[in-house]
Amino acid sequence: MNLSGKKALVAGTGISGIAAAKLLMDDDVAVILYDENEQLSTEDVRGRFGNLAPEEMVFGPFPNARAEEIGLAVLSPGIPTDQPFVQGLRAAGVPIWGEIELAAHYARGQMVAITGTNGKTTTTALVGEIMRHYFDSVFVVGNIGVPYTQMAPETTDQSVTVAEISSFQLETVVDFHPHVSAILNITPDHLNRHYTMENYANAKFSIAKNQTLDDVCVLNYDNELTRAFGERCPARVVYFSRTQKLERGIYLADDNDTILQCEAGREIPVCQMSRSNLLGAHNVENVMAAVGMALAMNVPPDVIAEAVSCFQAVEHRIEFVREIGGVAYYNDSKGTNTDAAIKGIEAMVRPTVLIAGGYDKHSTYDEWLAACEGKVKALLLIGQTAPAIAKAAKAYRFPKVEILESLREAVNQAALCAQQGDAVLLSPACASWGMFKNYEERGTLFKEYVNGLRE
Ligand code: UMA
Repeated sequence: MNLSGKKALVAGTGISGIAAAKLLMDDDVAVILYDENEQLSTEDVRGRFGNLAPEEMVFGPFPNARAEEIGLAVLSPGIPTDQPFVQGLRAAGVPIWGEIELAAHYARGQMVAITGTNGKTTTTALVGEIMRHYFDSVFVVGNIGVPYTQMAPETTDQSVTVAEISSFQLETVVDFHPHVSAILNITPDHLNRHYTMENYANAKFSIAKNQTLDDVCVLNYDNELTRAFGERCPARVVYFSRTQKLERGIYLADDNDTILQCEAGREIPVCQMSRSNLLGAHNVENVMAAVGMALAMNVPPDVIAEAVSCFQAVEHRIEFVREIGGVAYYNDSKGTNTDAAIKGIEAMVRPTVLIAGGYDKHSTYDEWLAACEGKVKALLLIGQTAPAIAKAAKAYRFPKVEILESLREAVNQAALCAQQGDAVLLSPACASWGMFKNYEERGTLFKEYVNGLRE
């Protein structure tokens, strides 16, 4: 489809919507930027664009009558595809794309796409690391936090793009066609959005729907749903298994350490978990999946082994710690400045109790507090900057702002404030000095206190 000269509706003004709107406007597509949140200020949203702003912005309910003038709708991942305005557009024959479909329309080179309920981010980052060891032009995008639409214009025929793709993003793919795909596992998640496991699994399976036998799909043999999907997957399937030897595929050797590829009855050792910084059984699966994808991209085993041993797990960066009584705890101690902390709060999809504050770097807090407003139900402050942040927070609507003496007290208070379905996030927006040696110590103590909370 040639989009130039058309009018597109871009729905959502988060990082996905802004990047999609910019990509379209750069191609001379007139953009109506839409968000259902009527509290948004046109001025603030316009400020996120340079000189080239969208033709129009609509906040609040979308008037269905306007569907006639729209040639394409691009939905942000967080927007359910059964929203009434989406149904109205569909009924009027408007093609509905997501950011992945839109970016793929403009991107060049090869695509490695990864989905699954758990392990997506680590596996995507690891595959990115392996690709960087072998290819010159590598992009890591998607649900990991960098919209694919933002990087697509920079790709060339020589590029390899590694994308973490959520079930939300897969709901709106049409022609998206990865050269290599992977489904790491499928277990119940996001059922409020997809309603049934069948719908959720089908969204995940659609990562491979346009693949052919010239492409590869890496699947988890130990997960019932992904193993069964292998029987009807249109791509050439490469299974991995942590629990058993396969006739063809990736598995663990008898030493419980070496990851092997078995092809035509021949076992080829690829890498060893003992040489990797990744811990835990789930990470063995993540590495096996990454090995399967890298081999499918013709990366030699010794290059894969080297990259796997260099790769650092992403600790203290929006790191999931534990769920207690339906409350998810996240450690983002590496959010040592307001920019990093904005990314931390943007990643939260639940009402959040935020623990912040620390050493005074004379930052201004407004942009960060504005990003927290609406999502943060309680702001618990510690450290030198606590009074200054509490003062600045008065200009925003936070239901609760409280200053605590220590991180331990803040964790205990957070546990009292949070209800089932909430998140508790340590994302301080400040350095750790004064109270801790460094952000690692702060994050480690946070995890210790959280792990000490009673069920
Ligand atoms: N909005 C509406 N109507 C709705 C829902 C939302 O108008 O029904 C508006 C909101 O008012 C807001 C905007 O949409 O202004 C937010 O859009 P969004 O929720 O899609 O968030 P983005 O900031 O654009 O980030 C999205 C992904 N968010 C979600 O899937 C919820 C990010 O994944 C992703 O990194 C980013 O695009 C770039 O691709 C985050 C995530 O939580 C990390 N993903 C889920 C997960 O990992 O579990 C799937």
